[in-house]
Amino acid sequence: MQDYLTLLKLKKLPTTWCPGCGNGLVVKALAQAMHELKMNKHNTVIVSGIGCNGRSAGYFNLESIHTLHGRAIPVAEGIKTANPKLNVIVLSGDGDLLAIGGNHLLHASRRKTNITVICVNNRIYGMTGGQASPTTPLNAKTASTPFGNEFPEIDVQPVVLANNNLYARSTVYHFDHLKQVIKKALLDKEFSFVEVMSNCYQGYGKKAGYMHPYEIIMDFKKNYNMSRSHKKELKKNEIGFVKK
Ligand SMILES: Cc1ncc(C[n+]2csc(CCOP(=O)(O)OP(=O)(O)O)c2C)c(N)n1
Ligand code: SF4
Ligand SMILES: [Mg+2]
Repeated sequence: MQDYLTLLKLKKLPTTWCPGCGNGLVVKALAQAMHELKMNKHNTVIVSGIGCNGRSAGYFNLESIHTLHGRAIPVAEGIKTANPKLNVIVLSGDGDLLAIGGNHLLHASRRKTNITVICVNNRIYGMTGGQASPTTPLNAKTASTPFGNEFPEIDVQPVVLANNNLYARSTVYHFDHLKQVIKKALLDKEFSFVEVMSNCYQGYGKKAGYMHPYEIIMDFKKNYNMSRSHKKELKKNEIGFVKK
């Protein structure tokens, strides 16, 4: 039952993350998914960019690279090209993958490189003090938008689906579901993308009006519904996976 722990560097715990941060749940879900698929240090590499979530790669007991900000995807593509037998996983944040790294996402999706990208979407630049990211909701108050965010949040689903790749969405509240969609993505033979709605109370929740990290997680429970996989796309508040 606890065998997945061999995939983690337990000596590095506790993590550097704030109490109540969603990042640990994603690490646990990924480690369990990998363990169930027999992925380990002999056949799998994890690449991350910069950000709080970018620290995740270092907690895995396998080869990992903490790349420059925004450059996790091209590094992962390089590894996959050099050694196609490896399972290559990118694990990083919304700012890293969708802002500075957004162009790489577009082209990896177009090239259909066989890597899995797990984007931990806490709707904010957590590490640098809570500035608005491309996924910050419209009107949300953040350190860089004290009067409310004037731009709508990005929808990454169409970018992934436009190239007939697998897109999945889950939340840190729906832990078993999260693990299942990660497994689905890891088994996919083309480019796959998992968006995990996660919580950052320190950087996002406090200013956005939440009183406690738990409240953000309960919002995921309340607002996200399970979808059926035969749909052509997920609605805004649905969790599940789609591959056209
Ligand atoms: C080239 C460059 N620009 C800016 C930064 C500052 N920086 C570090 S992390 C980060 C944002 C991270 O946000 P996200 O990927 O959402 O991760 P989170 O901290 O929310 O997990 C930024 C802008 C940097 N390290 N390098
Ligand atoms: S600032 Fe946010 S994302 Fe970073 S460790 Fe703290 S809760 Fe997690
Ligand atoms: Mg973030």
